[in-house]
Amino acid sequence: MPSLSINVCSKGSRNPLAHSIPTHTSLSPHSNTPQIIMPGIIAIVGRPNVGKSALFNRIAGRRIAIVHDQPGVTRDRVSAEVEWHGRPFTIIDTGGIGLLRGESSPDIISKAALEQVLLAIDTADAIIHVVDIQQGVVPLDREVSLRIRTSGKPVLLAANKADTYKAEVDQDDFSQLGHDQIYMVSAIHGHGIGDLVESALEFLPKPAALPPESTPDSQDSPTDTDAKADPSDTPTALKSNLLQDPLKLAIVGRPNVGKSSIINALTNSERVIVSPIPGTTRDSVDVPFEVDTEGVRQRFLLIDTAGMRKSRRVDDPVEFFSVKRAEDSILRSDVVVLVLDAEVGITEQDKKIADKIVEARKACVIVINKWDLVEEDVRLAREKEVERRNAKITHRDSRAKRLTTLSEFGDWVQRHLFFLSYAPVLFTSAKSGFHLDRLLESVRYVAAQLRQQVPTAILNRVLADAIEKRQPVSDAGHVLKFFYATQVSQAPPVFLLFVNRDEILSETYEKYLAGEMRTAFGYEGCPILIRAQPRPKTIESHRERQHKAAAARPHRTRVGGSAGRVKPKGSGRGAKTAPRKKGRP
Ligand SMILES: Nc1nc2c(ncn2[C@@H]2O[C@H](COP(=O)(O)OP(=O)(O)OP(=O)(O)O)[C@@H](O)[C@H]2O)c(=O)[nH]1
Ligand SMILES: [Mg+2]
Repeated sequence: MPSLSINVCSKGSRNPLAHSIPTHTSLSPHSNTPQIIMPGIIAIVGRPNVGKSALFNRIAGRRIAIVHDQPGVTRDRVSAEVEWHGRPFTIIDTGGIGLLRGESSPDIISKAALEQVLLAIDTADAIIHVVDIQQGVVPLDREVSLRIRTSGKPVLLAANKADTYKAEVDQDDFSQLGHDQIYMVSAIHGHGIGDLVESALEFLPKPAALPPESTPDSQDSPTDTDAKADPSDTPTALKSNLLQDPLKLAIVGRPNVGKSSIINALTNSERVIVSPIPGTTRDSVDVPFEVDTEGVRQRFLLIDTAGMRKSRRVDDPVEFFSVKRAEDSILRSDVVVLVLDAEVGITEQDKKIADKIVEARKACVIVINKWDLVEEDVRLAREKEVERRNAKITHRDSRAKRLTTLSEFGDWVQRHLFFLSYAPVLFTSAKSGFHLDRLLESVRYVAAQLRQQVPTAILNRVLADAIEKRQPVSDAGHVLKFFYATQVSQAPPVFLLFVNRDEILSETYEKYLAGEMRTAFGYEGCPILIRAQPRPKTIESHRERQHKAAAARPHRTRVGGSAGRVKPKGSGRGAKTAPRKKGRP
């Protein structure tokens, strides 16, 4: 953050996570060995622009990879978990191999993209080599073929764009690549895909060789391996966590803030491409990741996304699709990690991205990355501040007070992103690893908060108390009568409030209620959605119900006051304020 002399928000942090952040480095991400369970991997490889991404999307059955008529669009390894007739596997799309042997990469991104292809070949069980039937065999195809062959992996040759071409003629041409069989496919029209995938699946490890708990199928149909597996090998907690869906984290932010670097640091790998050039990441890249915490294994899906620039600056169609993919990643995530650059501070574009998170009603953790770049300045500022206090300088310093602690910085960030102030703020360095363990801890905590179900009785009591404390009045002078509230969903938490008139609940008042609910239930990092609804005729007010219940009960003396505490407060408040203020019965 450049502005170490910005005015400090004097209020204490409302963010318990920010308070709990120690000022020392406590990183151990490298001890979190990623253990990815893969039921077999097929990698799609080839020279640029032969239709690899289109084939990938066709096999995945979704538009995941960006397809554009321009070479070198794909850079990272884009992967998807796919099921083909009940058989799960991973399919990987790769950047095109555009260099002949001996040629050097023109730039660092092309070099890194080539390394990613080689890694994909390395991790695959089978490779689909894609060529373009309309162009025939070109020297680069032979180069790709050679590279793949040295890996010793099984290879299937897919001649793509076979939409209208006479197969027999071109088949001869492609046989020089040394394959007995050529799969004629059209990724765009979906021709020939089934044969190709089924043949590739033959080379994958059989599902029965996997641990029984790793595939849902294996639970239903026990196999020989299941029978032999010793259940004591796997703790119950581990099993149950593996069966749960992974926690999906979309890592979003402006270009170059360090999103990809955070993913690499967390997974202790070079899984995604990092470079100082803004706009390095294009596709949204899913990176499965597992961590053991005190014997419990937790699955995450880290989603790397393209940096989002101001929309009016985006005139390149590839960037347009990249940003669209990033926005879609926000929608499909459980928790969004919004990354900011500590050196740059909070920009208008950061606020716009934050706004998208709020609009999508997503849980969020804010990460101020590249903390290593400002750490020293902050330390010096703190030392000066301590000196100033020790020297008992009492006169008012005309300069703005300097931020010297993480807690103060956290407050400052929350103040500037006030509409996202429910999100905890963390300070990290992907470079040094500072607080990356805290990031996972916070995300886990936020996800747990997101899933909580508030008991209805307690919910009603908290809301009734809040309304009693601050009663809204409409422009026409109507007073709110609260009948009943219920939580209708989790993730995001939505609460339905039955009231006399829904128009009395203004946006400001809903924010007030959400704040009161946060104080009572936490919901750190989560949006709270309140929906007011006029009471349907079929719903009786608590007051009416209580009257009926009291009438039905045998008569007995009630202890004054205490009955008010145990019954839902909504009816108590309605009975107290409405008649007195409005003079109604
Ligand atoms: N000093 C420092 N540099 C960092 C840190 N994190 C990332 N960088 C550098 O910042 C540059 C951008 O990093 P990336 O991880 O590619 O950033 P990104 O947000 O994924 O960028 P795009 O994909 O272009 O949106 C690289 O040069 C990184 O080495 C950090 O914590 N500290
Ligand atoms: Mg990136």
